[in-house]
Amino acid sequence: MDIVEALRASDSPVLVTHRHADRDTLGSAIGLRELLGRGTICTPDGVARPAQSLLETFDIDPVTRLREITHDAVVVLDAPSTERIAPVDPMSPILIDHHEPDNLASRATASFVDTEAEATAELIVQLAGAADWELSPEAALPLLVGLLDDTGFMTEASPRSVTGAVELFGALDDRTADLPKLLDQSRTSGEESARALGTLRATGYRAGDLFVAVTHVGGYETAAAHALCDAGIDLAVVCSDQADGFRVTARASESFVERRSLGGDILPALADEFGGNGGGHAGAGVAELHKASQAEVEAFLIDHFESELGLTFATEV
Ligand SMILES: [Mn+2]
Repeated sequence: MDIVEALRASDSPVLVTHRHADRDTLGSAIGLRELLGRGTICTPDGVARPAQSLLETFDIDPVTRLREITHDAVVVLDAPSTERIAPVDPMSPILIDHHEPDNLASRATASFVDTEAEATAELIVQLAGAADWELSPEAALPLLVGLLDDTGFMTEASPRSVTGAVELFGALDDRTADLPKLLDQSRTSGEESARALGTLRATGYRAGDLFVAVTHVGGYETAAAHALCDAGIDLAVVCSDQADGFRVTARASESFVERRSLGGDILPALADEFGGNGGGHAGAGVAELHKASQAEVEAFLIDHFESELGLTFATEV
């Protein structure tokens, strides 16, 4: 693979995670650094709480800006667009990702993008195989944490993810003892509030066998979206006001994804309509809009589904 050559050619790579780094992006960066035996980790907007124990376990103090360090290559992990890694803005990155391609794909000098992969960590395991890099326990541990997190602890795993997980478990050796603290799933009070408030405030629609809910919270949007999905909603749309615009966080069920992709279709359509950027995976993604309101987003989505999918939505649910 060209990407293996590009990685081998770099003496001082910087490994860039997406904003608000989760376990997959950070686990992939740490795992790749262990495999390469070199590299500096850059988290442009810090690290989300569930991923912070990875920093402690591996004693990593990431930089947040590229100018803080000398480097000869920029490797972007688990992010398709410059918006997702802002303010980092590399001209010719090496890209490893499993989201729907966006503007980083066209800039990349070498890339390994596979939207069928359940996690970027899964792609790093494949790279290690192609490059014949040994999966040490220190490389396997963060990659397994990323893979388990992005697959909902294997509940959404493909056969290929399962194969990757088996390989990683096999390579863990005595680092197995570190897994429980790295995979802590307890919720903060903020997440608990967002789950409850997001559910209480939701407006529901139904079209045939599809249930759609739109709600708003002040933060922890993902927790609110998961609460709605746990209740059987096919498309959960969570709105939140941001200092510089309006964020739409969405999660969709399998039966919704069979008809439309959030990251490939719905969220880019919102960005086209209201200005901004939208993308992600088929079943999960975010749109950062310049200016919009919940009522406008709701009206646009219902109209979009009715014209694109031929569905008629009713608020009587
Ligand atoms: Mn990911």
